[in-house]
Amino acid sequence: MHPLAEKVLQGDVRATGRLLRDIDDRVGSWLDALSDLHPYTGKAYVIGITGNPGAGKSTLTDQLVSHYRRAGQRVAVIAVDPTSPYSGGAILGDRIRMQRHALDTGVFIRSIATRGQLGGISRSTADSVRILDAWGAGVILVETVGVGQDELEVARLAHTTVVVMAPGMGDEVQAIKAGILEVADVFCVNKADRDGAHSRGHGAGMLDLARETLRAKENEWLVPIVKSIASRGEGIGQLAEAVEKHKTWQQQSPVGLARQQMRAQGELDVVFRDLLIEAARHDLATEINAATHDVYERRATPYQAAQKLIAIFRGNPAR
Ligand SMILES: Nc1nc2c(ncn2[C@@H]2O[C@H](COP(=O)(O)OP(=O)(O)OP(=O)(O)O)[C@@H](O)[C@H]2O)c(=O)[nH]1
Ligand SMILES: [Mg+2]
Repeated sequence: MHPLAEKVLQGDVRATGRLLRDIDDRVGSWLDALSDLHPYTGKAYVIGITGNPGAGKSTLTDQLVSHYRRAGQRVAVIAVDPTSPYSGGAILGDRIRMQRHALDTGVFIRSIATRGQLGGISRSTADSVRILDAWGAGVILVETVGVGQDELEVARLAHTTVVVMAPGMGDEVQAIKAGILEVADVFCVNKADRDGAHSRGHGAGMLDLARETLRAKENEWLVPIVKSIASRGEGIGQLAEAVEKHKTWQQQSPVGLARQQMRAQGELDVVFRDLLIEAARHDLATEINAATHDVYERRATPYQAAQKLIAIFRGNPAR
């Protein structure tokens, strides 16, 4: 067995961090390590925490860490895309908000920054989930901001996705319309201590719209709405309970089973697309250059150029 993989199985936090970096950078025999660990994965429960910038996702995540630690579980946190333009440098903020767990060897916190390449975040997140699963995490919390393509893919990796919104921040109605609720298995209204959470102001507008949208989902699972005050640790138990209910429901319902298949498909998709593009870029470096030139010179449309490349890649460069 790969020496790093062996240490991961022993729960070694440093070795786990090292292997995660090696996998991201693809150095050493990272693929062997990943394969070695595969038989030890599939146990962790992955919870996605997504929502607007500043809604309180990290604060909530931090509280959930405590909650699951108290229940005796090992917990991992993956904070994705912390380079959000809204919060600028939230990587540090996320760290600070979860600092009280820094010395706890039963907690692993990892940040994944934008990698600038399509699918990079999804693959990196999926690999991290696998490694942290083997490390022994009972629960893996994945924090993402917003509803970009990457976030949707990340949400698909989760067993249960919690969408967090805070009332009165001005952009929540926009976010609901943009389809953020599509990924919600549990809807959490955080900052319930704020006026907007109760009054007929902005917040009520959000809740009404959310209820309407959630009802319209009709996928047999009625998305529960939980209120929380993350900064005071209130509502965390109810939130964890809602997640637990969703877990149980999935285990019993055909929809849940279908979703497991979709998750497997998503996992393969992320890696397959990535490796396919990589292989093609490697094998066809010269041809891609030529094709780029064709597009630049307007001798071919991007579609024609791409199709030609695919034909060459398939080994039948007809025409
Ligand atoms: N009043 C109030 N403030 C809260 C609550 N939860 C979090 N906050 C505060 O809201 C701010 C943002 O919280 P974060 O947990 O960093 O929010 P986030 O969604 O992770 O933010 P980004 O990762 O930057 O998108 C912090 O100052 C928190 O202390 C709450 O329930 N009530
Ligand atoms: Mg955060």
